[in-house]
Amino acid sequence: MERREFYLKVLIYGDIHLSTRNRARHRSYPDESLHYFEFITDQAEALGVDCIVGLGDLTYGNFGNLKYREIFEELLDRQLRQTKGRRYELQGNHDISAGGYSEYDFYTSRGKIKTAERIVGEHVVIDMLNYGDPAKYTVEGGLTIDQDSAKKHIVLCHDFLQFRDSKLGGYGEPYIIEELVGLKGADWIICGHIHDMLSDHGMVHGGNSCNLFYPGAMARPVTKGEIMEKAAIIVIDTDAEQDYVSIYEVQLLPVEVSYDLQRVEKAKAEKARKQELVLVAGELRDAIRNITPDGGRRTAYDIIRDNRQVSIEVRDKALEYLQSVGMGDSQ
Ligand SMILES: [Mn+2]
Repeated sequence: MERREFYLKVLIYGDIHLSTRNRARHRSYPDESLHYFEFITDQAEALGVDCIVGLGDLTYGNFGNLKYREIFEELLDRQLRQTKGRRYELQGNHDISAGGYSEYDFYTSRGKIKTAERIVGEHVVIDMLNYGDPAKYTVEGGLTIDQDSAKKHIVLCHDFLQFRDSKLGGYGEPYIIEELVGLKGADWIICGHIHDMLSDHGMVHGGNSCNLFYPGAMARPVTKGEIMEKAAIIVIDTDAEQDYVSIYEVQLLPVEVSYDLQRVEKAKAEKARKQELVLVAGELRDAIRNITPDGGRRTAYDIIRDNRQVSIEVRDKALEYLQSVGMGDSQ
């Protein structure tokens, strides 16, 4: 069958956060992050997609290991071959380097990775938006999504967005979707930035019913509380009138494979030990204070008797109490 020009199957994945440095409790975060990057590559080939879009946060800092870079580039080359160069990545907050030149800058400036733009399919339009500056969601900001009412609209972004009455919460201050005039007409908002897999549903400005989906960060770089077991990749068929969005749940590596559970236990034990040390230090300090400069051990009775910070009444009451429990007198 001959393929029409506008046919486009687009694979979307969440924050990949590639890194050559280990992260807190992972056995090997570098291996794990490459594992998921390879997984995305395998899926792109198996599903025969024409385009790949990463939702931003390509890396955590710049690579510090040439072998890692070599494997990354081999996988990126496979992605480029599969998509004939249509390999996009939104600019996430971590892609804006404090040092001025991030891996994102490095690969986009070489044309290896394409920056955010609009993809127009026969029935579906995909608008990609970078992280930050909420002006991009307003008409005044000049960057509104496509408004062709004959088409379905998918917005890809890297911010924390939620519907006004949403219960997603817990990820800091969100942009309220109903207030973002530029999202008028959106049927789907697919978002990076939040590392958990989440989904919601509501109305965008102008009254269009809209799905909100966060596929989650597969490599689980930050783990607070419960460790999530699933994330997702999404495939959009811009040639389809219905069921143009497919969500594939991904079973992530088992917790005991990803994480050094002994290290987790050790970290917990270390924390408890430190707390204990603080308490012991407090007791020691008190005991030391109980020793006079000439080395003589002072009793509680002596200390209270010599205390000038409290009133005589309080002091006498305390001394009386000590005597009553058999702790009276210096000797
Ligand atoms: Mn991120």
